[in-house]
Amino acid sequence: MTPVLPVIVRDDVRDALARGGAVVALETTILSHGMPYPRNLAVARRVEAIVRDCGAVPATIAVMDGAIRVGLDDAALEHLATAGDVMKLSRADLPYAVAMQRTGATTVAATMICAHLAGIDVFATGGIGGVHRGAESSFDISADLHELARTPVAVVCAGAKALLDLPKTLEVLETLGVPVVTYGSDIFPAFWSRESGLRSPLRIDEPDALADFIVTARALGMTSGTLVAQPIPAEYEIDAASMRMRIDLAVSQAHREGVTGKAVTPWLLDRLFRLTDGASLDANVALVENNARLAARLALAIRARRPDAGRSRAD
Ligand code: PSU
Ligand code: MN
Repeated sequence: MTPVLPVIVRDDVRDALARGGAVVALETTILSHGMPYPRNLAVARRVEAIVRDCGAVPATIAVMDGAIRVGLDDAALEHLATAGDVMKLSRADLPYAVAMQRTGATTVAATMICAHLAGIDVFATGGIGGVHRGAESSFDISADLHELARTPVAVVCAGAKALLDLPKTLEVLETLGVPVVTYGSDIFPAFWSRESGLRSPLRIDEPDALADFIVTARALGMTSGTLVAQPIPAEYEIDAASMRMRIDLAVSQAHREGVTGKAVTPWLLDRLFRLTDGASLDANVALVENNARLAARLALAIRARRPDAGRSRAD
């Protein structure tokens, strides 16, 4: 017997999808494992408000007591931001959390899966997971990269953190055939810093052109996602050189303490937050907000390209 999949789509998200409106998916690992309380909760609420202000509907995604929720209420956001026992769910963990009726926050990979299930094709976040430094011996490569290769969702991010091995991350994305488009720059961004020093494989400067790209990829029958990297706003940038020492310190501490598996990314983020006296958090917040804005504009532009755009359902 096939169980009915418990996917609960919030009313406003369902309505928007039914009438061909713009919807932006948002992840929750950033909330439960990526930022400290109470800032995490404020950011989750604010990012939803930004998407709405831009004319799109936000759909923050998580698994709550085994139900895949697409669009959360405020009590759920608060629980994810404060409870200590929230799981971090990537692709492999998603069926476990649903079948065992657990509560978990979704990573980029799991959020893409749930967004696609619900019919959402644009997703905003901060940074994606990637190839970790030392991956040649640890084999630590985020499932986010493989998800981008197989699930047709556009992920708007600020690149990947320089605590990862960025050249190897771009190599893996190229190997997997994932389009990597930097918005408004020739250089791939490095999260807190506008430039990683690495050339972006592709560059696009307008949301309309981004939408053309995504619609074309779909018409070609491509079933992969698209990585859209937007550099952090210049006024919030932290200079790459000043981050490097702290990153090196955090990474070597993680190795010494034997941190492995899905604990690595949250551990490093928390360590860097403390090593920068919280300064890294302001930048993190600014870039997430900026990505939510671009994702909303992109979702609107994609919707405008639907064959039935401009007509109401009653036509
Ligand atoms: N990078 C960040 N902040 C984050 C994450 C990544 O700068 O919060 C989270 C995202 O949810 C991402 C996940 O999908 O960590 C990747 O974890 P892993 O490397 O274990 O796949
Ligand atoms: Mn990993």
